[in-house]
Amino acid sequence: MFRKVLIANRGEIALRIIWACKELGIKTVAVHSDVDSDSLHVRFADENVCIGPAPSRQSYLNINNLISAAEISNADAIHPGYGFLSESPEFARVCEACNITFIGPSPETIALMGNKAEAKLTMKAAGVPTIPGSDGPVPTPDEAKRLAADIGYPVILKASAGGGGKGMRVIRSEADMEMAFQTASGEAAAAFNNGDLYIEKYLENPRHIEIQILGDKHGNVIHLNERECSIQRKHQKLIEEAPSCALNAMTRKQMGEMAVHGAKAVNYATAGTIEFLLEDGKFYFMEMNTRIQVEHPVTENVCNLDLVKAQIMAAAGEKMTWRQKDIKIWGHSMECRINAEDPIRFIPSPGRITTFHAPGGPGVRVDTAAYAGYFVSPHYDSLIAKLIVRGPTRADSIMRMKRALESFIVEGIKTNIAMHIKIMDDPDFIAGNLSTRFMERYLPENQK
Ligand code: MV4
Repeated sequence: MFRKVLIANRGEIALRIIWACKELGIKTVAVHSDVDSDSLHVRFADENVCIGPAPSRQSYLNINNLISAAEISNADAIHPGYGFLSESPEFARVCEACNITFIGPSPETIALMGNKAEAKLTMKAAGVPTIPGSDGPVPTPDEAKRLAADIGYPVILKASAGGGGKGMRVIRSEADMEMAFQTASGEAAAAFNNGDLYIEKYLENPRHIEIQILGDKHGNVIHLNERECSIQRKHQKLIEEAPSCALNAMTRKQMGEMAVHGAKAVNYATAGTIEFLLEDGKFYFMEMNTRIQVEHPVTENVCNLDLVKAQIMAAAGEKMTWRQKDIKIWGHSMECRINAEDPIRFIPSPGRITTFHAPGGPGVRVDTAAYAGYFVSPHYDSLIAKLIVRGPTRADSIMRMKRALESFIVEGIKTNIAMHIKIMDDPDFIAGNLSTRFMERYLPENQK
């Protein structure tokens, strides 16, 4: 097992990783930017190192500074958390070269899954269902038109190097292809330094369902069932739950088996997630995330295990003690992401938190690094807390979530707590009628 782990992150996930290390008897090193010296991850880690000024590029994304911090503190592993450098093949490669274990997959696997067109090809070759479309990037608008005629409109163009919606265009007729191709490719080139696009059939009203995977360095891979993540806005998830009410036992088993199959095809040996779109009972591979995700706690709740500890143990080379048959689903769990944002315009609302009271009581977990007096910096993500509940049934989770939201007090900044309360009262939400388009009704009139 590792002696000392450096956490290359901040906020609630840095704390979450510190809790896991403490339970494993591992010493921790926090890193922080100039404006984060009063942060809780700095306070609770055994050691801390300042890695630069506030802008992420100069601190949390600065590979040289992070490696220097690991070397001066003698850390034998780095946990990247999510975001920042968690899916950087370059960072994983430098860690490897410096004899520091990167807690995540190999640089090769990160790079392969980071290219969405190649990831899809790899999964298709392994026999995982994929959405009908091109095999890899499409070179020209004319070729895209030929393929689209075969697939049938509407189609969607996606950036090979993308993910998360950038460089994506839905095309409803051939007349729109030329223009859409140019703008999407230009957007992708500007954002990712790679203008490659691939094409597939556009699904009008799918659900986003993802399977949690866990592998070790001894060839074992299991799945921890699904998370329903359809409640999103601008490709930012807002509410996640496990299990999904859209899956029956058979589909759940098939998705899990396909996810394990895909993960084994790339010799996956850590925690990861395979994202699927589900429509009309059929599921299709969309992307693979090679990191621990924001919403991992709902899986921890229903599967009754500690994913971050499992991820660290796997990275240290330990053999997994669970077999697939040991994984059961207990009850239901739901997470609301509490963001520092304007409730109407959905734009970040940084500033100082004057009052902070987090809810508790039976079945409530709050993952947060915020406190009264904490300054929400405009330099970083606006997520200030994850409110996670569990209960015997989905109805119990909703009831408990509402109760918890109503006793969550955050003053001094704007938050989306009131929006979450509204969603808990939404008849479609209560009935489980979810899709990736659910949040459209909550947009201001001029953005619909
Ligand atoms: C799609 C799709 C419909 N059909 N692909 C959005 C982010 C990117 N990772 C892929 N995305 C989508 N791909 C096909 N063929 C709809 C979306 C999509 C979406 C997916 C998951 C969650 C929220 C979404 C919101 C809008 C669009």
